[in-house]
Amino acid sequence: MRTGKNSKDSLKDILTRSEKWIVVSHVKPDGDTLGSASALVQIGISLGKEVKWWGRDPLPGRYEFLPCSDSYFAKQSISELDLEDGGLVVSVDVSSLDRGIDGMDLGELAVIDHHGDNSLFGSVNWVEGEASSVGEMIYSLSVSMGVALTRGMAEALYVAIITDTGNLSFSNVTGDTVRVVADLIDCGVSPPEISEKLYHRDTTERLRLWGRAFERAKWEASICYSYLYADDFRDTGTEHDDTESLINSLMRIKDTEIALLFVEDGSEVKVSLRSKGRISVQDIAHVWGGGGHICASGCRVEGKMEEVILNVIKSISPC
Ligand SMILES: [Mn+2]
Repeated sequence: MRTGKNSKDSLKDILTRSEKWIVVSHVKPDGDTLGSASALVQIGISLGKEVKWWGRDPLPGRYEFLPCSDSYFAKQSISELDLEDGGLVVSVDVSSLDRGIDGMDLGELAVIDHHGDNSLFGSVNWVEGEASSVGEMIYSLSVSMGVALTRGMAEALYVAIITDTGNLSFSNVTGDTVRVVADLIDCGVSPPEISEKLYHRDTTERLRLWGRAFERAKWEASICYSYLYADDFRDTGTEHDDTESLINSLMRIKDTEIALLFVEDGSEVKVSLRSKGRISVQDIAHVWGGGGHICASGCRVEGKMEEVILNVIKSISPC
């Protein structure tokens, strides 16, 4: 692993120097990694760069409205051949090498991220653990690179910021976050239009899946959790991706400090964790080999649903 220093200026320099960018979004892509990448791709094009946009998993349908999403390519690994004419790989919102694409560190790798537990695995790194979203960081990058924001760039950044801040409601929101959003709206973003595209296009199948999770929700000592089996996805005709943001709804019960969603995935259980901030779910995720933020983290645990639930809940120290 190469541990480079953490610097916005070096990141800006390497982006300016490189004529070919390969922008990489993280596995199971969310609004921040996709919105930030979409904006960065547009910024690259406006600077005359040759830009590609890759990620390991397919781009979820509800993000297809993002500018340049038609250039997104799902790719398992990067080979020497992909880099032979000198592309710079730029990972956005990717907290560790295994959440990107295999081989993305073969050549020069620029890391832009806001996960506090990022190990600075790039040759050049810009990691701000306090930033609300990578979207907010890309906004400030565009300002320092002298790029005039187009409506398309602003829309992509808006999506990144509002999806990673629970519509500007999480503890990662600062006055600066809101000022950035204000500027994006001034650049032509229409909040109701984006909200319609992001949140008002659920399927009845998805609601039925969420219904199963709500029905099973358990609440004890400020911890709320629920779980979904592989059969639940089969029965309702849904995909794993249909659970995105379901975890946030488990925080709705009064006096909840932590919410957990357990999703069966082969021989493992995928665990999503959320916290109001008093307890670090990042610490809990670390115990199980995962990571993320203090208020939002995830991990994967080998084993049967019942034992995983029992063991993970047991590993949470009481508040
Ligand atoms: Mn993010």
